[in-house]
Amino acid sequence: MTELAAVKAALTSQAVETPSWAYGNSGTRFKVFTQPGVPRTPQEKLDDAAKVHEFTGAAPTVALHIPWDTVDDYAALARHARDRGLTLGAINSNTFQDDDFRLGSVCHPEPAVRRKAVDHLLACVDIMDATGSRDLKLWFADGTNYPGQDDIHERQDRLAEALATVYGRLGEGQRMLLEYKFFEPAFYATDVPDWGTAYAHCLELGPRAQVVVDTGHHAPGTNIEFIVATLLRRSKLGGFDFNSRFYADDDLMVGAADPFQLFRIMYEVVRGGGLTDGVAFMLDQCHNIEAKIPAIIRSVMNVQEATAKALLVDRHALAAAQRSGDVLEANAVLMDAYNTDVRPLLTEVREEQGLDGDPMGAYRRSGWAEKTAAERVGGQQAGWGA
Ligand code: LRH
Ligand code: MN
Ligand code: MN
Repeated sequence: MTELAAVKAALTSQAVETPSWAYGNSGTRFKVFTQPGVPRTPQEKLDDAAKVHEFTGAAPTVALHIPWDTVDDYAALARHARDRGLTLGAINSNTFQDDDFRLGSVCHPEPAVRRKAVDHLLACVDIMDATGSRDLKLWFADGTNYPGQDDIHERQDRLAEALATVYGRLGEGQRMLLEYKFFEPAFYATDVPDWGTAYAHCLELGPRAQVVVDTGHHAPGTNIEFIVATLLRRSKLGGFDFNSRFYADDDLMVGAADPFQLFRIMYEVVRGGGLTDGVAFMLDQCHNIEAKIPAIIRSVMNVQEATAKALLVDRHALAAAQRSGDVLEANAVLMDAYNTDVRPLLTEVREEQGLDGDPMGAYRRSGWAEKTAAERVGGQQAGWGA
């Protein structure tokens, strides 16, 4: 295979998972804005996700959030997805919207509350069995607001115990992905604040427990690509929740705030073998003011552009410059790839797949936005900010 053919093959096989909640109405803590044509049911969210896949050819799986996507029959929901060329992706647990979880869920001081949280996580694994999902994605809002509020050390023990119970319940081929976030909603001490804590728990659990890097979950200035490289080295990178941020956990379109950072992350992914290693490229975004489906299409394209640039890095030239200590040349090799306009290449890749080279335009021309705006009245809220 020529080098260009290998780059094209890698781009063709990359899949980006879109989140069901990105199709619903969302907002900030101040206001949820409703938009015309927004899905009213989990099934309609899948109908929209199918459009993203139809025009990008690169978004074949959809993540669910439980209970936001509660249905009576999950196998039937999986069939609904399959009928539209999709499969169901990660099942995201939710132990952060119940009054009982005021002091935490799996880290709560009371055993009965911890049991309730674990029961929810086990129910999520039951759903995975029904949907055929591979990944259980865990993010905990657990933490404390004030020094002394609870015992930090013991909370880690409670967390470890809960994780071990759920890990033991995983079926063949299922994984547990643990997501960290350095603050919010707890402001003093979050129980899974960083990759190190997540990594330590995953290491203790075993090979099917891996870390999720949500790009919006770091302090400003954090070198996320370093974290990616470190986790990949130890086969502990389970996936990404891609989005971008200017200030906090902004959940804006991936690659919008800092495309260079996304490129640097994707370079480490390529370098570390993450493109072929089962790493899940998920989006975790909200489109509060912009049209949702085109925003998700744009996000998939942004991931593809960063990946294409990362694949174009001349690895031989880079290694030679690095080995000879040529700092400027090494940096120039990386920047050459970053500064390449990869849009014509991606247009070609799409056309070779029988797709329209311009997914945004193709979606606009499809009339789906007008059709859903006319047919759907009373769109569903994404789940939070209610
Ligand atoms: C937490 C988070 C986590 C949740 C999602 C809705 O901030 O990133 O992944 O499941 O947002
Ligand atoms: Mn996330
Ligand atoms: Mn988040």
